[in-house]
Amino acid sequence: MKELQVNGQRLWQTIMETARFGGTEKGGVCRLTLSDADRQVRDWFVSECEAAGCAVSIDEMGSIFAWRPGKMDKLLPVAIGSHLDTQPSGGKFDGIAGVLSGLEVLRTLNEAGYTTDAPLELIDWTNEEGSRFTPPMLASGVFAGVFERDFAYAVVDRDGKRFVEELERIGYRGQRKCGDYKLGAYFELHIEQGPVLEAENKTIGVVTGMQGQKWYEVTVTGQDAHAGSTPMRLRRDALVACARMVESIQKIALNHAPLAVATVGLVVVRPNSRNVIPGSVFFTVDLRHPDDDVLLQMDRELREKVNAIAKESDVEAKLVNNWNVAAMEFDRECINQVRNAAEALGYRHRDIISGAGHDAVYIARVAPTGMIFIPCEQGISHNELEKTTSEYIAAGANVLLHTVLAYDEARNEARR
Ligand code: HGY
Ligand code: MN
Ligand code: MN
Repeated sequence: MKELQVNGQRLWQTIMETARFGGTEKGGVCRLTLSDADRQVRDWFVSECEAAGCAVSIDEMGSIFAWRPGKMDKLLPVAIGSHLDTQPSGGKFDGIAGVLSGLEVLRTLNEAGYTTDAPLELIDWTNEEGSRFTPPMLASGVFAGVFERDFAYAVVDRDGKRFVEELERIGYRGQRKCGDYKLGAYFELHIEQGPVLEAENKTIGVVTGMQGQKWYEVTVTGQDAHAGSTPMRLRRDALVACARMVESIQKIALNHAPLAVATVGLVVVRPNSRNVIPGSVFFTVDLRHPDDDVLLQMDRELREKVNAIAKESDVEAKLVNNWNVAAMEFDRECINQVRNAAEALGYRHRDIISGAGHDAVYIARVAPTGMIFIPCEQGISHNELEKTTSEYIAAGANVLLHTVLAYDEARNEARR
């Protein structure tokens, strides 16, 4: 099986084919989780997996599982997965490259008439992005026991729509209990979404772990007032206070350079009228660092700064820390299998820590897990211009294929 290679052209075409579900004028994809576009790509994915001879099931969180029989079906499946939901102005590859490379692996094994010892399971996790329904990695989190199913069901989006109602609306509230069975291993291919691999002219990232993350929601309350007749000294301008907080949040990351990152990505100004002093501002904060102790220090600095600026600006500030995930390392054997596959296939590779969050970070809590990165152009992602090449995708899918085969083989050896 060493010479087995995926069909890179078919894989590339498949990715381009799915980009039409939620495709945008600028060539990106807007496929928010549980939207109509998400339903379309799910329906497409289910039929392609069935055409590839898989038994498809949907769990309570809407995650889709395509099961390919092995020679010994009592063995725990070796899983491949990622996500098909995107950011509002997302690209064609974030998450999608991983799910469709997995489909390509199944198609390649079918054509080769090859059956692994353990069954294989290809998974599309619901709501990895967390853009519409927060927190992110919600379905993989329920699967791993990080979130209760009913907590996830009750999450509402910014229009007040509940997760479970949207799941039912698109017809993907499955019967299968979420997380009631084990995976033998889990591998996820993903674009790096950062500049390192491209800058170092590497084809494969052997992902050793993921950095920690903390998310917050801040509500600043001042007072709506007339833009013309309110003297500056009497104003309680929530937007000016927010702007000073945003600047201080950037400084917190710079204080912990070069690894710390901080982002204010969502700001809602009320009443948002050009001749009214904003009385209320809602904004989000995303802090990340590979060292949890530093992340905790950044948390302390954030709370201090927000409170001090609120006091100086004569406004109230309510800060809620609504999601945390600790920095983590992947399974040693999985990492080694990825590295060996990249080496055996002759791809230039390097170890790398993931700056982005992925479903793999939660699945690693319940199964031996590894990740494979491929470069994306200028490291740009969460952007309609997100780009990679068919060569990189094919290389990543080949590493995925041979990692899965080697892992299956190694476990078989261990049983003899
Ligand atoms: O935010 C992230 O890191 C991921 O794209 N959900
Ligand atoms: Mn992703
Ligand atoms: Mn993403």
